[in-house]
Amino acid sequence: MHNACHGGLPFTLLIQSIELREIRLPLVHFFETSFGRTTERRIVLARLTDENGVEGWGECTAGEGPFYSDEWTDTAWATLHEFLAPMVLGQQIESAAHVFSLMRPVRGHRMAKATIETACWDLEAKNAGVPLWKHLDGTRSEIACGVSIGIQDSPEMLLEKIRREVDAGYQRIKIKIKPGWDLNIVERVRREFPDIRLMGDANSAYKLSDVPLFQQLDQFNLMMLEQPLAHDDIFDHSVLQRQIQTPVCLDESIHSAEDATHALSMHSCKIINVKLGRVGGHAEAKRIEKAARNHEIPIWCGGMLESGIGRAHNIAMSTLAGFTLPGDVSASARYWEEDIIEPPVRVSPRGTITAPDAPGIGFAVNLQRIEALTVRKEMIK
Ligand code: OSB
Ligand code: MG
Repeated sequence: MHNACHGGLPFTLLIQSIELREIRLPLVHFFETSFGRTTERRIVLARLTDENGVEGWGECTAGEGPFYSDEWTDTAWATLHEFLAPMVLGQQIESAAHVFSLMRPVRGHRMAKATIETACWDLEAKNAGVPLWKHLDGTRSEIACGVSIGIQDSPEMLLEKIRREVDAGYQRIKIKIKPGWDLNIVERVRREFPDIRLMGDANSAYKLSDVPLFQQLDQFNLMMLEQPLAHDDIFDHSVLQRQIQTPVCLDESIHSAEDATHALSMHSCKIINVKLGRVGGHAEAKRIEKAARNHEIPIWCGGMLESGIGRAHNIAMSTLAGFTLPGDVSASARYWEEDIIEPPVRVSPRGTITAPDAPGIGFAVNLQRIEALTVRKEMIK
């Protein structure tokens, strides 16, 4: 039934089974943002199989609680299991590019949707025998890498961490900021590292009344300031952007190409962080990339403390032409004692990752390792 035709349209995707797993994966170092500290990830993985037994893998980027977004591990699991998997299973689907619209009856839950959607792209690329990044129309085989460094127990710890990452070759350093860990910290980092590409991510910790603080931050030549205001705001960010020099970058506020277009039309930001989970998968990420190119604004790939499968999808997405700034896509070893893919993601001394040549995500999934980390598993047919 491969390449079956219906009404003249070729169908190339028929998902026969979806295996959901939850794995627990401890971080080598806690990761702290303005909304809390993570020490161990609870990650939902999806393994899709087509009628020929070809597999595609996706990773859900939802966090352990509804703090970064309203989705979290258990809502993603339930939504995937009860609604999304049944919508996709056994359907003649034209291509991976059509999977997101197939799930349209479910509102929101984009991270859950992206789990299946990205797996479909992996599967489709494997069927075509091409690396996912080429299948997505990526244009570069090497991507630029930055790191995101969480809030630390002391400024000295932060400086030490930055030193390590700069020495490793990373092209841009992002630090997390929050009230009480902002001006003072940025000033110290700048004194120690006057020339590095540096940015701050507030994860919505501030209000419009904090404009004077951001005006003071202007003197430190930050590459950008990520999501300073409310997680669901576009308007207030435009009011802020008018009053500061530092480019605002939106993360939490952007869920679709429409959101991106609205934000860019309102001059709410000058840069966008694109995350596969937050936007619902590769198809929507591609639409955002196109909108950003039309507006001539740079974008970059954000991270959600992904294991190797999500990381591999991030690498593939980052090869698209519009992703001109270093992303939060860094080496597996910064997060995990041992990753669930082989080889682990490695970063060159010039702070780059080479997109793999093998079909699909291009990394081998270590099933034995995944099995050992699995705390629940459900096969949906
Ligand atoms: O806001 O970019 C963010 C991690 C979890 C939730 C939100 C964010 C982050 C990061 C980490 O900054 C990026 C990474 O290294 O994966
Ligand atoms: Mg962010």
